[in-house]
Amino acid sequence: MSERSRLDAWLERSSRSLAQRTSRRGFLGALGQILVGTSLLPLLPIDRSSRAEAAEGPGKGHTDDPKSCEYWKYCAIDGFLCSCCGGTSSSCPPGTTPSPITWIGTCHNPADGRDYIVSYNDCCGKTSCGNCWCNRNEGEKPMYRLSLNNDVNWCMANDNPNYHCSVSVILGVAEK
Ligand code: ABN
Repeated sequence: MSERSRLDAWLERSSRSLAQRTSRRGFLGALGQILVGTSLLPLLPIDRSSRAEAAEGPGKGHTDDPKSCEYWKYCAIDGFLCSCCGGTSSSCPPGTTPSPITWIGTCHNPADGRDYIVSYNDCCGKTSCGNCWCNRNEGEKPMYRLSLNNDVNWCMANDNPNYHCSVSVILGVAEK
């Protein structure tokens, strides 16, 4: 027997045996289940959070580190971070005094999904700290809106106008 007729014979035997073991209705039912199952696969819930994070760039707004320029409260800061200068993100280092006049920003907190009004005060009375310079300008306006511009030494009204570093103080939740 040639190679070809042996293959034909084997295929015939297999098909007959399969036909004896299954009914047409059963076969169609199984085929239907497979088709429906595969068409529903794209509807299954998929965790896409890692993709969203990747789209936003590494760590953007997603750091809990107040010494990092990416920290959410610093969205409109321009200066040396007081948290790197012996103070905290919201309090001036010892020996310096917060400026009574400030500039204001609105920052989105990814931890709770809310927007906050943030006051950026300069800490005055010592020479520049020199650590952790951070310049972010979300929502910054030109100089004609002075309180919304961050390129100003706000220590100018202090007794000692030397600029040391900047803090960010939450004033409240921004109304939508
Ligand atoms: N508001 C921070 C700052 C101080 C001096 C110069 C530019 C910006």
